[in-house]
Amino acid sequence: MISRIDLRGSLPGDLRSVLPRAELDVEAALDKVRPICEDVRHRGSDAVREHTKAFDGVDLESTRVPVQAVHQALADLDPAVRDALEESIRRARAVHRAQRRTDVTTQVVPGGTVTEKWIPVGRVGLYVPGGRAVYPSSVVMNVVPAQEAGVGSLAVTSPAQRDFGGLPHPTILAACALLGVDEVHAAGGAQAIAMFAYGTAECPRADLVTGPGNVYVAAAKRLLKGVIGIDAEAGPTEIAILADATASPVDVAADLISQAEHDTLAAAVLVTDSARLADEVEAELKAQVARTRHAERITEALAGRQSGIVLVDGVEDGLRVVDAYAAEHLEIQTADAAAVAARVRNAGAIFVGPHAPVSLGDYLAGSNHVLPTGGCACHSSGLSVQSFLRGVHVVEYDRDALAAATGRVVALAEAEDLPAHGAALKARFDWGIPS
Ligand code: HSO
Ligand code: ZN
Repeated sequence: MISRIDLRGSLPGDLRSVLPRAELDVEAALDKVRPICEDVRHRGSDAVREHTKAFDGVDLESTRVPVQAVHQALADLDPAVRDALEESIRRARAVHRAQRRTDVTTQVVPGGTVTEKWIPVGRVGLYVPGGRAVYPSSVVMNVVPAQEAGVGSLAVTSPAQRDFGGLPHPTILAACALLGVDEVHAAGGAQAIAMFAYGTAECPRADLVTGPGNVYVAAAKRLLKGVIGIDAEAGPTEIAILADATASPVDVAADLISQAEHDTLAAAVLVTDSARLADEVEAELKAQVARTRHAERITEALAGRQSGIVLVDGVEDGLRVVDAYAAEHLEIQTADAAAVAARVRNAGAIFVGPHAPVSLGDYLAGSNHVLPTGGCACHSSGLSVQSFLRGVHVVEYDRDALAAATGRVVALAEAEDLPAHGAALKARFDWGIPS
């Protein structure tokens, strides 16, 4: 059911090439989304609504969801789900509030300072998937950091659902209401990203769009990046577990299955130095998958080339493997897990020891679950307050400090054959502008 990759003996130099990973063909989707984005650019709301009719089978009068419907969804929400969402928001807020940045002023020379000023993005569009993936938890993970960053204008969009009178899924609306977001649009796919990028009569343009989506959403983000800021092109979810003989095969299998549940392309990777654990996890996978609701989807994800059990000679080699893989989520289930986790360099989020499963992070740990996928964890971070801020340098020099800098600026400007750069300083001191 799940393939094995035996790296015992010696690790190959190019580890990435032997590790399992799905390839998401965003390029192929570009040709499909290009005309949709162009249409929205030129025809605005009419185009968004027509594409919504074509793709979602819903004929909308407006993409804008009436505020009253957003509030009604909260009134109708199951109290247990409401309680869980409220606690999720509370914990996420605590963590993200601590990420706020304070402006820092550095005195570079007497009379010369540079202040790094953190300014929130003015307007953000948050994409929340619909269809099979209805994730109110993702509303929390996108909205909370944006709010804590101080973003002034927030709009959420999520695909129109035929089964819910053309509105986005009610739990999505309820989550928006709990978070105090009342601008919600019923639009999905590439047309929703274009709506934020270009703006329409019903939805003013946004400066930044965040949130995961399918391959068409990723393609639209790639296409419109620059017109609008983007967070990342989220790919299928991934879990890697670094485990030794001390790990519980029941827990390891359950955690692998938990993320495989998302998607047939989801990746579940176990890295272990224990052949016995590998055998036991494999047996557990078979037993547990048979008992779970989405067995078919999970079986396909586990059997896919993106998933596997990687055998290594010890935790040391295991660390090299998980660093090369750079998982979206990494669990450490080894002896002295905290010490092992402290040595990890590449992962979107690290879950330490037996009591921190990825599912806790998905919903309630307080950490963010919008994380870099596809190996991007080696250069990128998950969503945070920082994602919604811009650091702007504010430069203040007095006359003496500028005078003292002039000789060096002129020297560098001459070295770059840009004399007018130097002249801009010299002019201030009556040193004249060369003819
Ligand atoms: N594991 C997903 C997030 C999620 N899980 C939402 C459940 N709902 C990507 O981090
Ligand atoms: Zn999940």
